[in-house]
Parts: sequence; C-alpha cells; structure tokens
Amino acid sequence: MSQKIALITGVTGQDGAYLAEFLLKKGYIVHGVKRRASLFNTDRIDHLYQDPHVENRNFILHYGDLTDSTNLIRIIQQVQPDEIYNLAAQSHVAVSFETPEYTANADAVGTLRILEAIRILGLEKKTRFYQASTSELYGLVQEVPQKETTPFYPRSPYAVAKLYAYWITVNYREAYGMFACNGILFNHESPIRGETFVTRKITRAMARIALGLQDCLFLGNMNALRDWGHARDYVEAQWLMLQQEEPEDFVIATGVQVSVRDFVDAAAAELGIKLRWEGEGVEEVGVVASVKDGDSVNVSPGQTIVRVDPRYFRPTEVETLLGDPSKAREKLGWTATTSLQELVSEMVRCDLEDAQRDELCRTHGYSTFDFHE
Ligand code: NDP
Ligand code: GDR
Repeated sequence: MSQKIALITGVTGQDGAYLAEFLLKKGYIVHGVKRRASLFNTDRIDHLYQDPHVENRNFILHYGDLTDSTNLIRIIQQVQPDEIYNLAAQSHVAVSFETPEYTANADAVGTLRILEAIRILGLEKKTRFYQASTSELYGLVQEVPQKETTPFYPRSPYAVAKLYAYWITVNYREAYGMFACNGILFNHESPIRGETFVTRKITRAMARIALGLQDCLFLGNMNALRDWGHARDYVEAQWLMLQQEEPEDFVIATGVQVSVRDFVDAAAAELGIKLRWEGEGVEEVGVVASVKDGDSVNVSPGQTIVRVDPRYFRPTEVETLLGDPSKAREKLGWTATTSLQELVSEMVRCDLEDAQRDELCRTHGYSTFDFHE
C-alpha cells in the first residue's frame, strides 16, 4: 500500500507538533502549513526538520495562511492529501476579545476556505477532513457533563468563530458527502503549550519562583473549572476519527474537572511548596505555608507568591467545563491515558529545566528576557 499523505494546518502549534510526530511514526508523508514570521517559529517541530535539499523527504513545510484562499487551494492541489487536519487558529480566548474580526477570519472563514478548496479541486471523495472544534462551544453550559448532544452557548469571539467552523464542517459533510469530522476537544496541555495559556503560565512561573527568578504569579479567575488532558493523548483521537467507516463528531475529554487554584496547588506541590489561600476575589493571595524538607527552593513560609490581577478577567467567562468522553471510548476505543498529576509533573519538570538554564546564564553574566503576559 502506498504511503498516506496528511496535511496539517497549524503544524507549528502545540497539537500540530504532536500530531506531525505521531503521523510520521505511523508512516505518513506529512505536509505542514506554517506562517511566515520575522523570526523562526518552528521551535516545536525542529526535531522533525528534514533538509529541503534532500530527496524523498516525508516531512515538508509550506508557507501559508488560513486567510488566503488562493494559497490554500494551491497547497492542497500540490499535496493531494488523503487527510487534512485543520488545527490552525487564533486559539487564545482572551486575545479574541481584542482581535475579534481577525479571529473570525482565520478560525471561521479559514475553515470554510479549506472545505471549499477540497470541493473546488474535486477531492470530496478522496480527502478526509478533521476540524479542531472545542469545548468552548459549550460556554455557558446547558448540561453537565457535556457530550456531543449538549446545546452550544459560545461566550467569546473565539467560540463564536469556532461555532461557525463546527457547523460548516457538518454542512459540507451533509451537503457534499465529504468525510468531515469535528473533534470537540476539551483543554489539553503539555510542556510545549503556549506560555500564555493558564496551565503553562502556572508551571513556568512556579518553576521560576522556586529558583528565585520571579517573585509572583498574577492570575485572573481562580475559580474557573476545566477538564485538562495531555495533548499527546488527544492527537491520537484526532487521527482515530479519520480512520472510522463513517464521519462523526466526538467529544474528547478526561471526565475529571479541577479549578485553576487546584492546578496551582498541584504545580506548587511538585516543587515541594504548600500554599495557603487567603482573601477572596481580587484580594485572594497564595501564601507559602510550608516547604518540604530537603527541597532547595528559593521561597520561605509567609511569602506571597500568587496574586489576582483583574486584567486577566474576561468580558464573558466560561466558568465550568467537564466532558463526557463515552462516545469516543465506545466507538474509537480511545481514553485519556495521562492523569492530571502526571501532566502537571511533566510540565513542571520541563519548565524547571528551562528555568535552570536561565539561572545558569544569569550566573555567568548573561541576561535572560523574562516576559510575563
Ligand atoms: P496553538 O495556538 O498552539 O497553535 C495554533 C497554530 O495555528 C499555530 O501553528 C499558529 O501558527 C497557527 N495559526 C494561527 N493563525 C493562523 C493563520 N491565520 N493561518 C495559518 N496558521 C495559523 O493551538 P493548539 O495547538 O493548542 O490547538 C490546535 C487547534 O485546536 C486550534 O485550532 C485550537 O483552537 C483548537 N483547540 C485547542 C484546544 C487546546 O486545549 N489546546 C482545545 C480545543 C480546540 P504560529 O505558530 O505561527 O502562531
Ligand atoms: P481556555 O484556556 O480559555 O479554556 O481556552 P486558558 O488556559 O486561556 O484559560 C483557562 C481558564 O483559566 C482562567 N485564567 C487564566 N487564563 C489565562 N490564559 N491567563 C491567566 O492569567 C488566567 N487566570 C485565570 C481563564 O479565565 C479560563 O477560565 C483553551 C484554548 O486552548 C482554546 O483554544 C481551546 O479551544 C480551549 O482551551 C478548549
């Protein structure tokens, strides 16, 4: 059998990197769409890089953008993919309130552009399509836990754009008989999660605070509840959806929910730090209660290392999300294999290594840039 060809948009992102690696291991030829940037933006996939001067590569990158139809048509025509994974998006919920029109263009109309490209090129029967849908669609939740039949109530320009993308995917499946699926993925994280999403912000800050490189972590809504899994597990579900006999939509989640505050506690505990929470709302602070014997961290009991900053509050918030992955378990044979504890532990360990490198640079007189957002 000839090698399958996959095209991944958003290949430079967290999921794109894990999925590219996963598909290459499965023997696919993987093409990825990356955006032009003024600096290299391929950190997450550099380990997969293949010299463009070498023949018979199985990992090939193309410049492209979801806001550019002609570019997408040309890439898809050239690649003739068996499977397209549309992972590209302006994926930050808070940023979508600041860039709503761009978010709609990339996340909503961008999805339409790919579906239309498949149709224009007459690939409806050849090319299978995966759309990165999201638990943010449930927004103001109408049912607990959320499953495939739970009504949507989006609460941000990001979620509204993704709602369009969800329905246009369903519509092209029904109208043109395309093999097109929505994966309704709940939050999934990893050591390569973007630094401004809350989990990575927490693990990175905790590691830096433990080494004395940062004083305090500022957060927004500490009470938000999420169902957090590992991205490595979730990309396998994306692939499984496109291997089924019939195209369907699936919720992908762990079925376990914790708060942002719980996540901070878990990250601190990994470093031997126990926190005590004092105050409420914008007055809430996380104070070091104790430090485990033998853990050489740079904090002492009584020190305040977490504070609330209202600038991270959102105009409309998604307070609680909890997924029911029963359908994925039954039909795809998929379950999340990484526990929250394992996820936090892996993220903290990697961020501690990064922080130790920074510390070493500083010790030797090199300045490191400490960017907070
Ligand atoms: P990331 O933000 O890490 O990656 C997004 C990718 O999209 C990056 O490669 C980015 O490029 C690219 N991108 C952004 N805008 C454009 C554009 N206009 N044209 C082409 N490429 C673009 O997201 P994740 O990997 O975490 O998520 C993957 C997808 O899954 C996204 O669509 C997200 O909305 C969705 N999702 C994510 C969940 C999660 O918890 N991670 C949960 C549910 C859905 P660059 O590197 O240049 O910025
Ligand atoms: P989310 O992820 O909005 O769920 O979207 P994020 O990590 O940004 O926020 C999760 C929750 O934490 C609260 N929060 C903070 N969030 C950030 N980013 N920064 C903070 O300082 C902070 N303090 C508290 C938020 O208010 C929120 O309630 C992610 C993205 O990956 C989407 O693309 C994806 O669709 C959904 O997950 C499922």
